[in-house]
Amino acid sequence: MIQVKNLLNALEKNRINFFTGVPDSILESLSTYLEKYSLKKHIIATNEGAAISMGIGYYLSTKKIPCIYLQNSGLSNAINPLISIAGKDVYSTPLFLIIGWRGSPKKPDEPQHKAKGRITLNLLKLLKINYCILRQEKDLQKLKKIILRSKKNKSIVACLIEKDTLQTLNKKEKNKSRYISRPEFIKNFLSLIPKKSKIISTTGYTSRELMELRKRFNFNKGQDFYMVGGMGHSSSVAIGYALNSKKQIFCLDGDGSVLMHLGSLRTAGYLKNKNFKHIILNNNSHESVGGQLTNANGIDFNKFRESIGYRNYFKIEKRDNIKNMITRFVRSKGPSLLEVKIKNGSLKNLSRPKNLIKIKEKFMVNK
Ligand SMILES: Cc1ncc(C[n+]2csc(CCOP(=O)(O)OP(=O)(O)O)c2C)c(N)n1
Repeated sequence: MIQVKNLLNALEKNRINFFTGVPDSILESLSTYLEKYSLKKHIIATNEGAAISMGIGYYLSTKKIPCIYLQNSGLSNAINPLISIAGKDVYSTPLFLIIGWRGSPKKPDEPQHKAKGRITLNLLKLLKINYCILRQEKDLQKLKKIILRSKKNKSIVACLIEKDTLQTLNKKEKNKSRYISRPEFIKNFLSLIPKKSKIISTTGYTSRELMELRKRFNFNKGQDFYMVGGMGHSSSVAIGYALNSKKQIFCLDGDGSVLMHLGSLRTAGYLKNKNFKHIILNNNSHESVGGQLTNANGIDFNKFRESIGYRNYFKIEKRDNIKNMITRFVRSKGPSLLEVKIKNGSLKNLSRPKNLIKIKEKFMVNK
């Protein structure tokens, strides 16, 4: 086990003081520590490419190496600026990456992490990114060599961290929010939608709770497609589907997820599909990976949807108007946006979608 404090001290010794990244469950205690307990400069980015790019900007203005943290699935978002801006053949920019290694061959993991986990080291080799693996405190000594190399060669280097390596933080706080919970919304939603609807749900707790609640309470209206990976792309999948379907298409999104690829919403806005209905479950945080802030609370989603061409906007902030708002939203002419303010806290003993091919095939019947 490695304590976050010791990891940060080791980086400090190597003059790394600036942090940006996208939260990940393996690195939960790192981003939470930086957000809550550390005075270091720390910015949560909306996607991994943006994090790399902020790091590049930081280097250009300070000549110092930034630390960028990300889950290995987000390496794919990061690769464009890594290769096309920071790479050796372009601007040769020193960057230090901390990568949460989901699906590492040594640790059993979910289907969506297996392939990426298997190829992560090869990807880094292909990208000519020097790396080390941190498994215990004494591995922190490897950082000096690798960071020196980054400085000297003006190159990108990385360290990888597997599941259950970083010590967790004791951070249970009482949730005093007045908003409804995600499961409360989902239950109402599943009882009020038309029988033949299609639901495309985002990465993390949303998909897991949708599946679990169906099972526990026998909800049988609508069919689900769980976006277990591809965070930020559930609305695009829903848009693509809505084009060729007469059914009502509901995208069940998160605020972190919607911000990751916000530009996609404009596509829904100009396509103007009447059957496209978008729900943002807004808890202002990345709850599924530790509750780090997304800053979505600073967005006026009504003004935003209007400017990008969604026809309607509904908002749920209180328990009293859930049913009424859902009914009006379902009946409205899309594209429509329903913003649901929710509090953090999810169901216990959540299972995970397993037989993904079956789920896909079932979803594809009766389009
Ligand atoms: C490309 C990518 N980066 C990071 C992650 C890790 N991740 C999984 S769920 C999640 C948080 C999603 O936040 P939000 O959409 O607000 O939903 P919530 O967890 O609050 O329900 C993150 C960051 C990921 N799966 N994929």
